[in-house]
Amino acid sequence: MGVALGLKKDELKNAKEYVNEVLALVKKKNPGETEFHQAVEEVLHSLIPIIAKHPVYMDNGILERLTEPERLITFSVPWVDDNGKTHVNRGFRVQFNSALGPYKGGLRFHPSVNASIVKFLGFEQILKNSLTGQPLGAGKGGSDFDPKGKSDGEIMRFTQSFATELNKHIGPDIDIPAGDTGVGAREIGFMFGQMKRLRGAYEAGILTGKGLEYGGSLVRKEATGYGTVYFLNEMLKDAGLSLNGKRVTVSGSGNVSIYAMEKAAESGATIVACSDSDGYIYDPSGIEIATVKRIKEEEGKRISEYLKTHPGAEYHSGCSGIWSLPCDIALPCATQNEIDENDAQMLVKNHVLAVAEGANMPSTKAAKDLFVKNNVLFAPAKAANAGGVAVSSLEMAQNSMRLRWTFEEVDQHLQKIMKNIYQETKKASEEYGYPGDLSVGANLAGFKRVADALVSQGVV
Ligand code: NDP
Ligand code: 2IT
Repeated sequence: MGVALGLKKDELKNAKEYVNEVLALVKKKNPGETEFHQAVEEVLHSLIPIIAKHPVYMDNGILERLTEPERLITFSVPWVDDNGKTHVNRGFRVQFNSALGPYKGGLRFHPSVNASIVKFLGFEQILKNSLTGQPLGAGKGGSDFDPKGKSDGEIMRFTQSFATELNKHIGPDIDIPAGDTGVGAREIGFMFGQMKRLRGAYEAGILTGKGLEYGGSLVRKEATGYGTVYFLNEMLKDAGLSLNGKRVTVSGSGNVSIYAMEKAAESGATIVACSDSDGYIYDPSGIEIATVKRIKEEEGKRISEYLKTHPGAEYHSGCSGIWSLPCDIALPCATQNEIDENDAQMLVKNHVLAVAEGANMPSTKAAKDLFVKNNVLFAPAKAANAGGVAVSSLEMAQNSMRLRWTFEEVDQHLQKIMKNIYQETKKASEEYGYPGDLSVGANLAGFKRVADALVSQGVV
């Protein structure tokens, strides 16, 4: 470490000490928040060479400022079910960092949502949004509400109650939420309707991921999955490879997974498996994406339904078995820590060529290290899945200008942004002495822009 930069031993030692001090502080101030600790630890360790090279970051307390959310809002979300029974869920919004623009990031509705999950997601979002090159700060939010098995009426009442409180804290130049797990166009629509009533104004720029009829952008729905594959294509091309003829395994069957499958198939790959939280389907001759779309997007049913129209496919219960299937490329697009060291070992044993993360932090640190050690091409989440938030930024731009771009125009912007993220990430990994490690490259490239903005803006 540091050889490429000509750093002196004591410069590196000071930087390491600083990183360890801040890590200890984060753990002390946020006890038991394991996902948040995991995300911070992974990022901070990789920043040692840049901290050593630029003492101004240490002098300005940049790591302390980057790891402490500017604001964490917690609120109760009372709602009434179809039987007249009252429930109370917990709502969150973390407004993590505003160095580069208004807070921006998604909302997640899932029973596992807690302060640790929203903080890890919000922290990752800082560097991801920076990598897009767009004027975006970072935030994240959601609730421990479980949308599974709820009627449309229950979803609407819960979402309106959530929006009533969240509305106090957002605005087109303050904080612009969007979707994430469990929050799609339907929930964004309910939130927009409620907030419009409360605000007494039609402010299109308060949310992104809106319906196309009322201010949404073409390509936003497809953006994260498409963007992940655009990034993957760049990475493969650089290694003299392509998706053509490759077997691809994709976890999940939600928004990110579906459009990653669609674009990978368009690039000539065969999608051999996908999953939901109950189990996975496997068909080495290729999964039919139109059927997955119908089951998940239109009918909201389980992935096991796939076998009704494709009896030749296999269904297996449990999710993690998906990584034991032979494949050339793995796209984890479901949730955090879904690939552990054992799963990574199975993928390596099956000679996986590349892993591109569509979900946020889907690989544990040990899994990631194993991929890098075994020369598996690895596209880290904060770079590879940045297409979603990048197109959210393009939605905001269109809302401000009160005009709409065509599908092709937005898609061109997205492709350019993903190519640029790949180049910046690769360049930073080489400049700081980690060639081939895009994870470190993404952290360094994302960090530099935010850190420089924080230095320029000073502290009161
Ligand atoms: P969706 O709710 O549309 O889909 C999530 C999918 O993952 C579903 O198939 C779901 O199965 C499955 N899943 C969720 N939790 C688990 C679990 N614990 N174990 C196994 N499978 C699970 O969410 P998205 O596609 O929007 O998000 C997926 C990931 O991508 C998340 O990590 C999110 O943070 C990230 N992401 C999303 C972006 C976006 O724009 N939407 C942008 C960038 C990243 P089931 O149906 O059974 O719940
Ligand atoms: O994790 C993410 O980048 C998202 N859920 C998308 C955020 C956004 O504001 O579009």
